Amino acid sequence: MNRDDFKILKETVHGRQLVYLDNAATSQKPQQVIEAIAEAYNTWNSNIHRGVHHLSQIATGKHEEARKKVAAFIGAKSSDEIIFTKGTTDSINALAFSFGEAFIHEGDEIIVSGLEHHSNIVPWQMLCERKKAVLRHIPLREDLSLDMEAFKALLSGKTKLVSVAHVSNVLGTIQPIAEIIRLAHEQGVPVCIDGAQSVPHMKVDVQALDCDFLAFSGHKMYGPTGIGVLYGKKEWLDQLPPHEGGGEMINHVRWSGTTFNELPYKFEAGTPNFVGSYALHKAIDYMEQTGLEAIEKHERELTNYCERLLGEIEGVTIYAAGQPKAGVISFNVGAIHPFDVGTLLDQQGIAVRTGHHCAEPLIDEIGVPGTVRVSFGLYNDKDDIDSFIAALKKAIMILS
Ligand code: C6P
Repeated sequence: MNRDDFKILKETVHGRQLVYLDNAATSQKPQQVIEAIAEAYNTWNSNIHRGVHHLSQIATGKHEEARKKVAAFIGAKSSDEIIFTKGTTDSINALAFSFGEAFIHEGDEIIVSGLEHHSNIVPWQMLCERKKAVLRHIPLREDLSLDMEAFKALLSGKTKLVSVAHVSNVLGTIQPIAEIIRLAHEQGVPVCIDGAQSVPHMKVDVQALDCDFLAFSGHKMYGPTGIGVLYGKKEWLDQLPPHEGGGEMINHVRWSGTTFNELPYKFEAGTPNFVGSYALHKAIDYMEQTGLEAIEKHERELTNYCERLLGEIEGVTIYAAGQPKAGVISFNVGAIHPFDVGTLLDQQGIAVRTGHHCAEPLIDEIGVPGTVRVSFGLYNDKDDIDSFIAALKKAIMILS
């Protein structure tokens, strides 16, 4: 893992060496990605799918190559199944609107889980309100794992879609999505996976999983902000109407009406973020050069190491302790408010996230005002964790 590719890691914060442990919020970008963005604007910037001129052809080619790269990266059957969006939130909102228009009627049910990020709750709530449908959620067991027996009981003839996070952004726990997909498919129900916290950390293969939709964000996987992906099986996407109008999503526009373009363009209204897709392509190259298995192994070792050291500190409660995690750990120290811990860590150069992590129903379920969350990326190492643990001990001493 080459830390030198990430110049920001050499920065100091409050006069202290930065230790960046907030990767679940957004990852840092390697030089290769930053340079790709500069290269795009310096040498071939031009709107895509519109011009016959040289630069436009280059830009169009780069965007479509990126689509092929993403398709191969997640094991999609075809690049037509890859829709570029602004990020996970945008992907889920697009799906909720479009799927809702086509398939959701009064009394229908959609199932999410009790540990979702707001981005995988609110779009479905909005849809349910619009269509007088019902949003159900898989309850959690005491150890904060999904109650799969309850999930089986929730699935019924009324269920039209299941949408669950692969990895919890609060707990780091990996959900049994293969089992969820199998059970839902037995009832003929499609499944959307929120891959925001899994795709950056492990190999996710949509055909092996047989998920129907997958949403993820470029900025959490070493790519830029403003680019994300909605994968959908072609047989589903073909049946869905566009969620936005204008730009390349049309076939013909007449005063009498508009016909829509084919996949994937039907879902990409307006000028696409072609510089973002190019930079995402470079980010995937970077992850593949490092190796997905190597990233997963490295982050697992860091997580285990950190959880062990945290567990040795008196008064620390780790949530979902001992369960396999993908690079994320949430904890609290006695009754000390997580903001206070986060602030004292920040003063020592350690960047962590505190609060509800945009997953209020889960935080309510745990029954705390929030948590302190550390999350790892491929460039973190044991020294980062040692610095964090030393800073945490100091913070606890001050706050106790
Ligand atoms: N979670 C975190 O600090 P966007 O913002 O669209 O790129 O991703 C939304 C999102 C959806 N699902 C999950 C599981 C997520 O973790 C996130 C983003 C960040 O936990 C920012 S709130």
